[in-house]
Amino acid sequence: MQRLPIFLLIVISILSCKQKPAESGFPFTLPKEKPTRALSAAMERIYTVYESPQPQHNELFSQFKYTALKGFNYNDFDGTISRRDPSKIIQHEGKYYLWYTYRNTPTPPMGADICNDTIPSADWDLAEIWYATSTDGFTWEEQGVAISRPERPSVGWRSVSTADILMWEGKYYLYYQGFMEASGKRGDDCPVTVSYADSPDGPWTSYNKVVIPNGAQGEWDQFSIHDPYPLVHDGKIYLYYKSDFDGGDELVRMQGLAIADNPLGPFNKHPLNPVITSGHETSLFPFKEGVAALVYKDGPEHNTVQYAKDWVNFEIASITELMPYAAAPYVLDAFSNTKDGRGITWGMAHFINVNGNWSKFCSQLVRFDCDLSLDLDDPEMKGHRVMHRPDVYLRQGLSARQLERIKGM
Ligand code: AAL
Repeated sequence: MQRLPIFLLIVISILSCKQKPAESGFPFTLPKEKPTRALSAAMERIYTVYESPQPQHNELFSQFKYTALKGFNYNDFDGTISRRDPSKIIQHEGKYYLWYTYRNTPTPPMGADICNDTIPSADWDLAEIWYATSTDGFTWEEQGVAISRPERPSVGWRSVSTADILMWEGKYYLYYQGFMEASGKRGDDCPVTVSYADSPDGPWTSYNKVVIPNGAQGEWDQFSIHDPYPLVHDGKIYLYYKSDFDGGDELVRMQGLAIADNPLGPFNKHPLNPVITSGHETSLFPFKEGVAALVYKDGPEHNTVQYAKDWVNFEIASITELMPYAAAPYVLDAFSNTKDGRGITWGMAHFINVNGNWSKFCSQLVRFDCDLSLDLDDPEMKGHRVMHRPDVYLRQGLSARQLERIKGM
């Protein structure tokens, strides 16, 4: 092969080592769509994980605003009366309906070792399911007991708590925790049972059997089935629930799913359970073709709104803060078997240990508002951060032990 002239070799080597033009830096104007350039993992995420690179344009991001309710007496929060763990809200004949755990005992909760037939072990021990109605969601009229405790040994003889509502083929179903021993004896152990009625005002007929059973021995949900939360999807009842497991001070709280064709079961637990790895009480709502979840309090993914297009495999849709505990939204399309869930704008929640005094432990219901709705655009709900006043930070002070540790350094 004839050797190339030396000058030609020099030209070729200069051209071949000529760097590609360095790409310019990331643009000043944040691209609305994912740019074709190489991206860091974090930049990749804002275009692939979240609906929008900016929270204010993410339909599943919202702040939460709170309003005290009128119409409920708490004996000056002395611990003898508690209302907590509200149900989803429904509307019937122009009124909103709400069910909740109601405890009215001569003393505040005193723990599993001291409790007896009148002294509660926990805030939700020796409780009943009561209900209230409202025309505006701010002022409520307490109607009284919906589900009282049955006689021993029926399911829930010790306590009935943490109810949620299903409307199905013109009838009403209340699913709730049925305690067969005081909470805290071993753990917060209970199954779920159900009562049904032709009217949201009752009378309620008890199924008087376990409808969502505890898991088999050694399974994650063997001891507790908490926070039953039914929705209708694909012509079936999708009931989400929580279980506490792993135990001790390493307690893990995750969410499972059980599906049935009939409100009285049998409910089949999803083989991929647990389906949400964080959260505490279960709060979800149909959104577009999928389901969204408010995930707060516990776990590695707390303070997130999550979304599952298939109602099973949840992804983080947004990160937020000051989320409503035991959130129980008004979900217009909870039971309509929708494929176009519109989202939520308000609901009920609870504040636990209202007066911060563990010897007078009681909880109170509260209203929350948000913009997690395709039919609302409230910029005041879409700020990137909640502006906390200094006292909120200063109230999270160092403990005496921490101060000692730091001073000893
Ligand atoms: C609540 C719920 C369940 C638990 C207890 C009462 O926040 O998770 O109902 O059993 O706490």
